[in-house]
Amino acid sequence: MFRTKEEFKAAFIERLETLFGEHLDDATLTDKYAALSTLIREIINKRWYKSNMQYRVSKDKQVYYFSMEFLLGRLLGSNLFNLGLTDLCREGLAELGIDLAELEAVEADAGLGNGGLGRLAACFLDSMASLQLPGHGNGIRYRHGMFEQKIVDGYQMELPDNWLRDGYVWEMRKASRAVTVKFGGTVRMEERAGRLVAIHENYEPVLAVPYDIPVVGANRNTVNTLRLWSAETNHFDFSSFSKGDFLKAVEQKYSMEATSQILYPDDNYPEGKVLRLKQQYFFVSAGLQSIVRRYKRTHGGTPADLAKIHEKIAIHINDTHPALAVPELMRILLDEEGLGWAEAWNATCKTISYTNHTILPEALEKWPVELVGRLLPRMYTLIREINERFCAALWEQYPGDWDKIRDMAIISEGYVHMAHLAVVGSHSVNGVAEVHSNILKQEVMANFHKFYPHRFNNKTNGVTHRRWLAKANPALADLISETIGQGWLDHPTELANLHRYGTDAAFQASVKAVKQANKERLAQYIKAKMNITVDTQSIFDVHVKRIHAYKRQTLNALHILDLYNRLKADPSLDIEPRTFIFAGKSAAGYYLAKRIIKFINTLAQVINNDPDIGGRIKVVFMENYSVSLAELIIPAADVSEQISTASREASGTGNMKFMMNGAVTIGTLDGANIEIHDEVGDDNIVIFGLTADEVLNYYKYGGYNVLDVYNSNPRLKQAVDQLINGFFPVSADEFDSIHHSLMRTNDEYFVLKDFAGYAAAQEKVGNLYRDQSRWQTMSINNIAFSGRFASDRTISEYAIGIWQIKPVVIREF
Ligand code: 26W
Repeated sequence: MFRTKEEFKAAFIERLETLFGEHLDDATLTDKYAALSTLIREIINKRWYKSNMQYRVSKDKQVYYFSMEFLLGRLLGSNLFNLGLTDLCREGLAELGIDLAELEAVEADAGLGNGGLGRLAACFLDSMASLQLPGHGNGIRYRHGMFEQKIVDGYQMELPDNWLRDGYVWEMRKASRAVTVKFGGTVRMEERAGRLVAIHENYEPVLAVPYDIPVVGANRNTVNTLRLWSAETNHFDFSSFSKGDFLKAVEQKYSMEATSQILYPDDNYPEGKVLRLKQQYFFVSAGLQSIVRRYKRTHGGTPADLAKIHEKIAIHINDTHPALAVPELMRILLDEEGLGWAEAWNATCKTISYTNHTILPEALEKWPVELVGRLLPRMYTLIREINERFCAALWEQYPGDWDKIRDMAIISEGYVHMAHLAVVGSHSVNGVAEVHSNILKQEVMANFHKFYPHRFNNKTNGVTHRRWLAKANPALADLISETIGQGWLDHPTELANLHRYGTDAAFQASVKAVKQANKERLAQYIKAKMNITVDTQSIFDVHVKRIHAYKRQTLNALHILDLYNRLKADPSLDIEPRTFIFAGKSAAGYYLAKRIIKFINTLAQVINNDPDIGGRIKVVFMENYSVSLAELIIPAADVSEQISTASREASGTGNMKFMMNGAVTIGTLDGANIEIHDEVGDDNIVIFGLTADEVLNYYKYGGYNVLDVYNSNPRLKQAVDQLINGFFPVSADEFDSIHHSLMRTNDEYFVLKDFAGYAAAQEKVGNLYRDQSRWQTMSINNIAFSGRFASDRTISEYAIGIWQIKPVVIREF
């Protein structure tokens, strides 16, 4: 361990010598990254060991966050920050002629997630450790994370991600803790000693090997664990091999190991593939087996001990992807630990809690009964039993009401409904923003809410202000600390003290200067990567997130097209110059989303190269959106686009990151935008469009006709027509699918309906920006009121309200 800059420099140089036999002058960037990160990992390892010891001795209740995705991004910078070592290392390295930022950039993003759900899990891990809560992650170590997106001729191409190519310094393989997960085969019930026991035979065993990643808490000694499972096998078919059938021998090995090879790149749209179901059971079963094993070591292994497992263990399932935790915990308690059904069921429900992250009907997971029965025969018999008992309870409550029972059953119409399984088998169900939780209670899960009124609650999302403000925007963080002190780092609601500087001219100038520098940095990146020159005096208007119809990138693009048309028709139109920045990935098989990407890129090509426009507006689609790219883009944004169809975006978390960095939101009253609006007030946000109630009423009762809007708004009509009338230099049918989704399916996401409101809101944004003092006040107020959206607040609410866990102080050493 080093305590001073000099000690650090000496340790760093020595590390280069011992790792690579190299002198500083000859070391590559990669070598220097390895030297620094291994030094830091040693510091972490000591604390990690202490934390684990303390958890074992103190026997405090632990929470395990089960998630199919953890979108971590890079860890060197955040680990340094949380250890309080950033300045010391930066300065020490600088004295050796090394730029810390360059070393950080060597690390591959751990892109083990699609978007909001995966990044939320990563923010939660950071908050749990920073609040000294004993909370750990459980997930999958995908060999290939989220694909790398290339834009070729305006189209998205997917390249495999290879984040493990150079090894991964933050993980520790724990071969001795491997467990076996069983797939396929048959199950028969046999009576043994007066008990019916399930015997699982002829299954395919897959070895689950854990790789542990330390999760470092800020400014404290807590280091928690993210355990990611990798499918491996010791099995090698030597009989085929020795008969000369090499391929068969290798094929079998690969098919077993395939389970953890790839992250499914689907967001809000499930692919009903057997491999995905296999992944779900794989990490759930492995995680539960290791948790129960540990529980027995610490708290005793008799059936009576296990019947109280919920007193020491909480398991949270991130959406329904880990919902097999319900039958799997039942299996372990019944088949392996010998509990009776009633005790096992009581313990299971009290252990498990569930968060719903989406109400898009097509995103609700259901698996064909036949598939579950074949791949997971024991799970299937248990799910059937759970379903039968649940339906019997429904019958008690609603005798004869078959419609209701069918509607609520876990198994119906040939499918296992995972959300129903999750609700029935847990003690808490939460949504991720007020409006979303209310829609769950009143609409999507109304019957369940009536049956289990106390189970439902809300936990509005948050993001870690350490990564998204302190680390991503160090200049702003320094300015804040100089102005209101450093308390906000531990207590983000103290950011509210900035409110009184909202109209302070000197502070406004400083905030503006920071934003300007961030814009210059982003502009340089855009120039270097895409060879596009953007005007750093223009408004940076940013729309970055997954590409999805409900997120309405199309609305933004149609408005840009309309603005372009107006500038062409009237070159003297007095508008504030703007740079429209987009980024985001489409699911590989989502045809419409891929065309939306092409549409935006085509717009960029037309507008950016039109001399009549003279650079007053520009469009940039940045490729390969990722956590690291977000850290570059968000601090540079003036305007944050949060324009989903009301009721469809469960919460959004990008909205919070932008706000923290002083961007002003243009948005609908959807998800957490509503709560952002509540915090900052009408004057500091620009709201437009239908409300969630209005949208839901249209869905229920009809009454919207897209043609009425189309025919009554000539500007809008022109833009929509341009999609298919040969205006763009692309093949005639290129944007048919977009046009079709608007005009032929009655505009399911109300793009045309909200267009006029959006255009007016955009005009308002432009006018507000002209009054720079006013704009800076808005920007400062957004930062000031962002404290509520720190994930520390969210996690405290989960800890108290759902998990019932308390902080554990790890002793100083
Ligand atoms: C099975 C296919 C699939 C894959 C991912 C279905 C659903 C998902 C996720 C639940 C989608 C998702 O990421 N939802 C987002 O969760 C965020 C964190 O709570 C919210 O902020 C976003 O509004 C929500 O879209």
